[in-house]
Amino acid sequence: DSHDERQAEENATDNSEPAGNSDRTNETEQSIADGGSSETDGGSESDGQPGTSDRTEGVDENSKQDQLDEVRENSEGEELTTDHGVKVSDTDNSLKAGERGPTIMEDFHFREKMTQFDHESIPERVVHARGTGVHGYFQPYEDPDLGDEYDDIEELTKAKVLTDPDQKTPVFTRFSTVVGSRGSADTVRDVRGFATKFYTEEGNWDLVGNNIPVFFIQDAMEFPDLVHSIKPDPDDGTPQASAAHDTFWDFASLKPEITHMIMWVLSGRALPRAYRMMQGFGVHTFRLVNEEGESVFVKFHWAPEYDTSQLVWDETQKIAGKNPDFNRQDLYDVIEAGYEPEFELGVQIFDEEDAEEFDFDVLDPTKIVPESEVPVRPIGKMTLNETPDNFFAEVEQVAFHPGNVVPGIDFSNDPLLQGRLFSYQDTQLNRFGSANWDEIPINRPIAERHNNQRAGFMRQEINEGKASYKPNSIGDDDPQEAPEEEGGYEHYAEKIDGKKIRNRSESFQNHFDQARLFWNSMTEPEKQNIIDAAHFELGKVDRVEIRERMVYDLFNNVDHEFAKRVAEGIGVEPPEEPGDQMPTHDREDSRLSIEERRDADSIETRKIAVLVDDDYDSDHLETIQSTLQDEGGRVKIVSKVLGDKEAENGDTVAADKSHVTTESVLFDAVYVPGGDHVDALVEQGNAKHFVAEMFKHKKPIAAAGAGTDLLEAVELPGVDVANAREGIVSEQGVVMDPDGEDLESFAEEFVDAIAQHRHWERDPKEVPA
Ligand code: HDE
Repeated sequence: DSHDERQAEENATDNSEPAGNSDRTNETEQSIADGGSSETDGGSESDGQPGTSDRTEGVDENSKQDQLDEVRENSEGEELTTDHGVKVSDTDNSLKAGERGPTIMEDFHFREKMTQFDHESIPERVVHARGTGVHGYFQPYEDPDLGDEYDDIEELTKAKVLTDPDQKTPVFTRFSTVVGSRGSADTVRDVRGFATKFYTEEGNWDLVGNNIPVFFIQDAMEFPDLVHSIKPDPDDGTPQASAAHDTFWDFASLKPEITHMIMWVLSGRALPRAYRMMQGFGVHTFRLVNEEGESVFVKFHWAPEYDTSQLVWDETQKIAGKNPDFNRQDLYDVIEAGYEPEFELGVQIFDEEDAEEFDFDVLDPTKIVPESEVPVRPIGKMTLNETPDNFFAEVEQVAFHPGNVVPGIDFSNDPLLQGRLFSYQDTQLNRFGSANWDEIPINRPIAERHNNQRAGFMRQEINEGKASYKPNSIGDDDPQEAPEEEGGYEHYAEKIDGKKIRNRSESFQNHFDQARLFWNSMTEPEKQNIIDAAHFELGKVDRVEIRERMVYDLFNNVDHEFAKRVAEGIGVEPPEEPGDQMPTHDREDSRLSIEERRDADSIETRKIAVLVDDDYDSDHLETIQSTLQDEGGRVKIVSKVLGDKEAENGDTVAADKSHVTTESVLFDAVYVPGGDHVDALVEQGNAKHFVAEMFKHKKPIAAAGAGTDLLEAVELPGVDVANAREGIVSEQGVVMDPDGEDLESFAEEFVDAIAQHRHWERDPKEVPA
């Protein structure tokens, strides 16, 4: 099994401790040996249709994988055949008329091989083209705390996927950037998609969210305009995967409702350190519905087990060149190393009466429900633990649709959500060219399917019987409709009485209140990041009137100081007075700030580079390395060239990476052990650059013994190495132990500095990296 091989390989090369891996792979082998039937697969023996399993009873976290096993193909030890099963004797030479003659039409193998190749590509997603996906499972918590108003989750919803703590529902989650094409870079400034397909026993539920809780626009009708403005210009096809061009900011400057979203997009939220280090949001208000048909409103939240963490702008641009797959690779790497990233699912619950009280409309997707008003209640956890076998079959072909809901989950009238309910179904027809996209293995539900929708391009199922219509008497009128008590989906019977009207509700007009709330809630370094981002994005806008509108019409209605600071960097006259619509409130909500949310209690999965050359101090290396690994850090030895490095005492260590194959931007922290090797390091431009750039990007740095000489050589601004000649000194996330005597305490200080992730107090402007 390829998973096992990868696991073994990773264990051999990655010197960190795997955090316990699922044993699903063994069970998979078992079920292949059993011809695909396992204890959980209920009725598939009886109906005998491969792939249409009847696992409505006893779904567990393996059910989807068991189903996928039925279509997995493994060529190990097999002979090459054509698509039609005929063995092939030569796949390198086409059939020719004579040794040096022309190719013959009769060559069925050539024609088949080439046709298949010519048709290999399918249209990429019009948005969210680039992404990656992994398998996992979701499990509700036992007795979640829902506050005073509700005792248990069944009062809110009848959806078993959310209520039954014994039920592990398999999931597939795809993370994505929005704007860039399939081949663009991961670390661009953009929203990230966070889409999860829950293969529940009651059918598929797709929670198709983003890592930002609001959206650019209020009505689906505006979506094509938004996307046209942000995608590459229609005349020259540039820029790729970037908002920083006239058309996007032109659109934005004319749409005040975009302001709140723009604040988020200019912040660190749009530069996630990893897909597993970001929050996820359902964005829209949805409904939960209980057995009695009563409904409450809900907002869905995903909270990562690893702190929400960001990269810094200079770093993201460099990573885009050094490793454009940075986020995609990270997710596979950690899962294959045995870590299982988790996300807690939380709900904000409010009813119609609460909604009346808010000073915004809960149907307006440019608004959050502040956590200070309605707390997020954790109700379960998703664990991601299995990488796909095949990127195309799983990640590329997975197709989400917000309209995929199960009984107990329902929609609100948010006009953005309502439009999405059409768009996703439609877009899959474009991508797959057939209404049968739901039969593709990754999209196929675990729940049984029976209906009279059939035929069409690439139909897989063989539907038996004569009657494919209802009502019928020939086939006993099967399949029967299921009344609500038997699990039939009933839409929530919301009372609607209104005139047909094409307009924007008055209640959707408050565009600046929450944009200001967001601004107020940022720490000073986060505010500076937003301003720097605005200087970059608007600095790329040629037309001055667009820059002016952004400052005067939008930013100056959020915060006057903010507008002035942006104006100063982009050649726009700073406004003299606050905008007429600027709210005056000074409300804050610390849950909006990445830095304020930080727990900073773990370094699990962080990547730490150790700079080493011949004659290093092996005690310095090993003590720190083992502490970092015990804490879950991933340590890599970086040297001038690959090969074994020899310590002063004769020990050796192999370099994992050389300066040719890696860069500081690909790590979270750096450590320089002492020893005579430092004489060589101070002569290496790459080693000095590594440390300086780490400093510039506000990442933790540590040095023991003579290792501190390298820091001194780099002249880190505000770090007084010369005076740190005794004991352990830790300032601005730079940890030094020049004596190298109390390595244990030194390691602990370093771990604390890494757990902080970034050291915002530094001023990187003087660093020439
Ligand atoms: Fe999407 N969006 N979207 N979107 N969206 C698509 O569907 C669309 C919106 C989101 O990993 C498309 O299968 C409209 C909000 C994610 O495969 C398409 C509107 C949110 C993904 C589409 C929105 C999202 C998509 C393109 C405004 C967060 C990637 C390919 C009414 C709540 C799913 C596809 C994946 C993908 C339409 C707005 C999230 C064209 C019309 C708001 C995560 O159907």
